[in-house]
Amino acid sequence: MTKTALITGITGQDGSYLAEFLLEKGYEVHGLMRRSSSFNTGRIEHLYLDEWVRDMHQKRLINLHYADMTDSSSLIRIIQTIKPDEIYNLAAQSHVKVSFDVPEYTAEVDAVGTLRLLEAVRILGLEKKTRIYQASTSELFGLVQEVPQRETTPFYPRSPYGVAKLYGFWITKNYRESYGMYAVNGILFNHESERRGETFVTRKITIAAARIAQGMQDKLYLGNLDAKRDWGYARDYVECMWLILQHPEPEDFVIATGEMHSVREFCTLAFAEAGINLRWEGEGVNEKGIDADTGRIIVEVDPKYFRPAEVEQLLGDPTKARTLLGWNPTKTPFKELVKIMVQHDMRFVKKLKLKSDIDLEVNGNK
Ligand code: NDP
Ligand code: GDR
Repeated sequence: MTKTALITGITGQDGSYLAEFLLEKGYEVHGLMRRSSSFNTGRIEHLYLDEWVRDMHQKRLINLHYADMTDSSSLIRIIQTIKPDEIYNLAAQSHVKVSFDVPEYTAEVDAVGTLRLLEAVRILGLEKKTRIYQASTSELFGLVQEVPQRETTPFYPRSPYGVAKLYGFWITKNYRESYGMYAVNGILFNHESERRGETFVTRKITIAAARIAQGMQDKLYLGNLDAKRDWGYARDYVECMWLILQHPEPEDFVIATGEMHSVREFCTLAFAEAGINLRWEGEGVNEKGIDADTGRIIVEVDPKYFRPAEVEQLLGDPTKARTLLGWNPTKTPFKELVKIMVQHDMRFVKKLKLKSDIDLEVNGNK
């Protein structure tokens, strides 16, 4: 029998990959999207067509519904209509630094939004039918209490985002324990891709490396180069979200590669992939990444990217996921991830440049 899934945050990085994955598995896929003044469906356009085109193509595609994590009525209405077998709650104000600027909104979406979703399922009497995946995060560990971090490591979030997600984690667990719901947390460490938002550090670096290598940009300004993360590939991680929901018992899982690298290391590798060999000189805010061949300064530190409280390092232990779910944490090794992103962005920035050149020409501004 065809299973039905609802993905909140379907327009985001993970939502787009998960939608593809579930369609492949034969699911009927529904996605919740919020209203935006400009198009926010760039990552899922290939999965969505108007109904008349869909009939022509006879292809299995996603169904989109307007809703918002801050609006209970919209969540209840959609869940009532779809009666999903599985809900993947990926919607979030997901930027850690931005959460310091919009802390209340971040709590509304990431914390109370999760509660709204759980309540919607309960109000509709679907608590024995619908399985719920909550997108929890390594940011829960924040100021790390143990290395590597595993399912039993104590939490110590360091941002309004982390604190909001802490509520999301516990309310998911609480509904599981209180009402016997199949509601679980995937505690995912950073995962990146060619679809990663452009203000997260990895994508910011790969786009800049591609632009600088092709003479479209002079310099890249970054914040804390010493920050270390356990970076995986988003495409591999969405499989794990699904595996977690197929596990016979509702349990929480850490998903990570078990390898940690600094922002500086990511930068060095990305620029090398784009054909620029960086060497590093200086310390702290005066540190610079220099083109070893030409002596040109390519990377500088701008303190405006520092956070009021930083998470210095995160390293996950994926043993439980590997053992119980049979998931392979190192399917896409770190170097391969950087390569995929840079190679994509070398083509991507060229296409953008071509488009902006054409726009300028058409507008007569050139
Ligand atoms: P993105 O920022 O790429 O996507 C977030 C999604 O949430 C987008 O679809 C966005 O819509 C949607 N959204 C934001 N606010 C609302 C709202 N008020 N109502 C409805 N939808 C909303 O995040 P990722 O795909 O990277 O991450 C997915 C989830 O996993 C998030 O919850 C994130 O916090 C969590 N996570 C991510 C990790 C990572 O490394 N990527 C690691 C651990 C956890 P729009 O497109 O309109 O902005
Ligand atoms: P993170 O990702 O905060 O881990 O949250 P991000 O890529 O934003 O930062 C990673 C580390 O890099 C440092 N950094 C910079 N970060 C950004 N964005 N821009 C910079 O210029 C820069 N320079 C250095 C940061 O200080 C930080 O230490 C991501 C999000 O996807 C969350 O939603 C998710 O929960 C966690 O990963 C796991």
